[in-house]
Amino acid sequence: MTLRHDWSRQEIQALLELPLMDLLWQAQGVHRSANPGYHVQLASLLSVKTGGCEEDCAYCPQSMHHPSDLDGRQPLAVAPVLERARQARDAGAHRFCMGWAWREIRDGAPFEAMLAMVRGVRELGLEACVTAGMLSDGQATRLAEAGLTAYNHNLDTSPEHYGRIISTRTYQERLDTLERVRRAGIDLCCGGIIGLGEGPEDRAGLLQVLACLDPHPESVPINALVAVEGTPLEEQPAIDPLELVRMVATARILMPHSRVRLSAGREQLGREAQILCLLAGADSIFYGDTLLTTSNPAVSSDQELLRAAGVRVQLEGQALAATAGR
Ligand code: SAM
Ligand code: DTB
Ligand code: SF4
Repeated sequence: MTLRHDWSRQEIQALLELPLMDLLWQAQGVHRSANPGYHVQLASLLSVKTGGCEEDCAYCPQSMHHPSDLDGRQPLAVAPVLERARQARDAGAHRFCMGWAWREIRDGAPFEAMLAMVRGVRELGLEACVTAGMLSDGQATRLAEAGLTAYNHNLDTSPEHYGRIISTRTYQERLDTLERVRRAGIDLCCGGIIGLGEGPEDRAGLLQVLACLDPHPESVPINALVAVEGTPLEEQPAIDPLELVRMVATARILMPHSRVRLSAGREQLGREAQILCLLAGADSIFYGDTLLTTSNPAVSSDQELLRAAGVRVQLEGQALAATAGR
């Protein structure tokens, strides 16, 4: 399968707008040949430092610019974070993702604690992912040395729509951060959100920037906005679940080998829409009752979902039955 990094926005928009059956057929074909076997990775998420963030991302409940800000929470210490990682592993997770509501990483005790968390998570046999805003070359190198598997830093939307969502950090700064992460040899986890009031051309624009990264990000989270009270986007109407299916399918066609993560917003989707996303090539979900600050489907209902879909969970490089008895 030839990997392309030169997709035009028109080509991508044409894919997004294909008759759904044709789009699903194409995405399934790519997925089955690039990632045989419908294996889904379970990733658990934990907010280590919650709220009080200097950025003004309009969707985010953790920005100090919005009344939704969950200020005053103490950051978690290393030991409780590693305890949560152990619990996630024992519940079946393969990747542990940790979030800090920071504009950027600064050197000092909190960064040393982050490094200890990364080392500890890797020692538990889990992949470790961090999302903590911008970073320097030196910090990226130290995270790589600590064994960090991936760094999550999203582009969120198209370059054109971006300015309507965030004013405190530029699109180019995000691209520069991605470049630093790459240079340090850390995998990239980079995706975006739909439901931010963007048009079809913006969705194509986001996917174009992602697909033109060379190499493609190893992991591409596709989020649907969770409209949180107190954020500027609280009144934003919910997306049609089939639009998320289309985003996932198109991401799969453009980036055949990347892990396409069906991320925030699953609680707004029915079981069948989630199964269509899995069919379209989503091969990872966030697993656990909370995302960072908002809720996620219960573990038991996700186990039921995977069983109903007949997909298997990916663990330690092997495929294991999603639930006992399969
Ligand atoms: N502060 C860091 C940063 O922005 O890079 C890390 C944490 S931030 C919460 C990680 C990502 O979560 C954002 O880039 C955004 O794509 C996603 N996100 C945040 N709030 C969301 C919401 N309400 N609905 C959907 N996705 C959201
Ligand atoms: C990503 O793209 N989605 C996750 C993860 N990366 C860090 C975060 C979703 C956050 C949803 C809102 C919240 O729970 O605060
Ligand atoms: Fe939220 Fe991250 Fe934006 Fe801060 S930088 S407001 S934590 S999305």
